[in-house]
Amino acid sequence: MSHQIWMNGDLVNHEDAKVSVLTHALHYGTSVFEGVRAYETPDGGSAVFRHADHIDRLYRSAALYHMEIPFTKDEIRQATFDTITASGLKSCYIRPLVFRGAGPMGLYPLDCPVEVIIAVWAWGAYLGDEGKVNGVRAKVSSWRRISSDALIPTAKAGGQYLNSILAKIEADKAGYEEAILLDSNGYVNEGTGENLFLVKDGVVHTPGFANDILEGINRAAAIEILRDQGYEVVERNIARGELYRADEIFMTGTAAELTPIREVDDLPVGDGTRGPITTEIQAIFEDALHGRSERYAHWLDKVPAAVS
Ligand code: PPE
Repeated sequence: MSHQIWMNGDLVNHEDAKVSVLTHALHYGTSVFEGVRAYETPDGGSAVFRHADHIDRLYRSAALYHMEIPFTKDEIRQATFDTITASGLKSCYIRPLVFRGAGPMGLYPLDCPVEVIIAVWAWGAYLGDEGKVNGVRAKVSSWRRISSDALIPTAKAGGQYLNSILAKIEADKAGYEEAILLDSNGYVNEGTGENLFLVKDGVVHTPGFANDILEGINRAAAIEILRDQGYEVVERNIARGELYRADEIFMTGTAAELTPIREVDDLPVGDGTRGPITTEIQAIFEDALHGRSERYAHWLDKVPAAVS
């Protein structure tokens, strides 16, 4: 994690990317962020997956919390390229973070400066490479997902993640790899950092926006791939009990990529192994991520070759 950080317009060494302990975001969670990935491509270069979608969501999240990002989207895109190039990494996780810096204390944040950093690091599959093949064990959380009557589930905001963190700790302490949160009405919502899909009798079901999901970019990619492969994808309310009679369940997210769930609440999903539709879609998705797919080549934003 010692790569250079882009901070408010400049690349600086990791140890020089400093903030005040009175940073507003540190006290109140007033930040928004993205999780993005770049992958090495077969030509030896590197490309950012669905870059524009991530940048758009970052600006949307910021606007929802009344933060004006003091850079254009194009500047953020270029800054991301510069940070990747400086790191020397071909495949990396990219974390743009927009936060309220040090300024007047108290809950009124609008007089605090809006600061931006972009960090990159090498990050393997979040739920493990083995998990991507054999699936992971999940537990329905006792914590409900934040709802839109208290916060803004479609925003990717720092403070909102205390909800995911409680669910993650609970699942981990109970011996599971991931939590599945229900929404405030008791319908299936998503993982702590992934959207959820369920396959039953050849049809794919996933919670919709009325279930207070985060509008996942990999969720959109998976839906497009599924439909391109001829599968019906239904966005609807899903009861907890449906998790126990599903043929297959998988999750999508930038960090987790596409990961099967092999057990929910100690009950096997289907036969307890990665199912056929999950396997098929995961392979196409992996090809798309790694620049091996003609069909989805437009999802990749190539990192310009370094000028030496
Ligand atoms: N739901 C939540 C709550 C979420 O945080 C993510 C991404 C998703 C769904 C999937 O969204 P997308 O990446 O656009 O397909 N979670 C990010 C943070 C994970 C972390 O551990 O940090 C991510 O995957 O980068």
